Amino acid sequence: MRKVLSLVLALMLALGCFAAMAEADQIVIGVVYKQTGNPFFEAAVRGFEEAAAELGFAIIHNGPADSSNEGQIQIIEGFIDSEVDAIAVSANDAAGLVNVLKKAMEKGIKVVSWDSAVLPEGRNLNIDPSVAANIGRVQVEEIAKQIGYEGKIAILSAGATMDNQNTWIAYMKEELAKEEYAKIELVTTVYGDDLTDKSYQEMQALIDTYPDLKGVISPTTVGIAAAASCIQDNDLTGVIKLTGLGLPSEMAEYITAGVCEGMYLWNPIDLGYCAAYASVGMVKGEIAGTIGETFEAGRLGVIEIYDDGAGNPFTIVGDPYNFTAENIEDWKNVY
Ligand code: RAM
Repeated sequence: MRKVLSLVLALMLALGCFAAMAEADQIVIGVVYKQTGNPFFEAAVRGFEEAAAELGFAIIHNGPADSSNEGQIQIIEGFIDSEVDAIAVSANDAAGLVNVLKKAMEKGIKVVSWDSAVLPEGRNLNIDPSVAANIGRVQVEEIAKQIGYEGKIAILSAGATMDNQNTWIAYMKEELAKEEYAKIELVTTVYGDDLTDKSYQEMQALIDTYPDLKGVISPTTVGIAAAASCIQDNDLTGVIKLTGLGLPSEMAEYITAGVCEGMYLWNPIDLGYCAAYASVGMVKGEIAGTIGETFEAGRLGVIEIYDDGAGNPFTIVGDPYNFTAENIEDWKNVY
């Protein structure tokens, strides 16, 4: 509420990012994502913008090109200097952002992590896309089905310090320990850092290192698209099965071509929209972000703030949805 138009314009120039036009006394939310050029985050920003149009606040958004913690710190420092009212961040490094976000909170800025959490001491509230245990479980069920419950699999993840992928992978391992998966061997987990080229190279290295690899789980929209293109380039469609978390717009061609028989994701537009409503609710003092509270999130209805099991507040937006050749045409133009 402290921000005036000139400040937002100065921010736009200084940070080279995009901002909605703000009027005096308008709430300004600084949105930080893992990296630029990722259509998943572009869809999430559409959700923030939709909420901004409904609630009349302004957003500024940016992310580093290289998925780095340092890049996110720099952007957040800029947002603090500009006295935004809230920072909504998907973190590249759950621990690495704590200091800078503590500084933000000390200055009265509300901090909401969404998509990929920061540690509890660095945030007021965390918005998860869905129940993490389910996200892990469905991907294991899918790859097991595709490879006939037998053979070597690998995980191609995003960044080694990214909380969302790490949490889902921990649940995948729990799931894989069950009796029905006894003949499946997880040979390795590799990291493409949510960069397309690095993810492609990691997939190529998996192909070269494990000639009898049967399947790959890639719980990142960047990783799964790069893996699909690599599998196709190696003429291994149907030989190495692929699942994970994919964006329909990026994966439709690979699903249609049979490179990926099935994958999951939630609605990234809704995720951004929900994070926006939570951020504004906190700025306005309508919610404190504590367990048991509820808030109105526009077309999503009433959202409840739960205990994450360790006494920290978090919310969830929706269930992971299964995309296959049957339904991908309906979704590829949505996000
Ligand atoms: C990538 C990012 C994001 C994750 C999705 C599934 O776009 O890693 O954080 O939620 O994949």
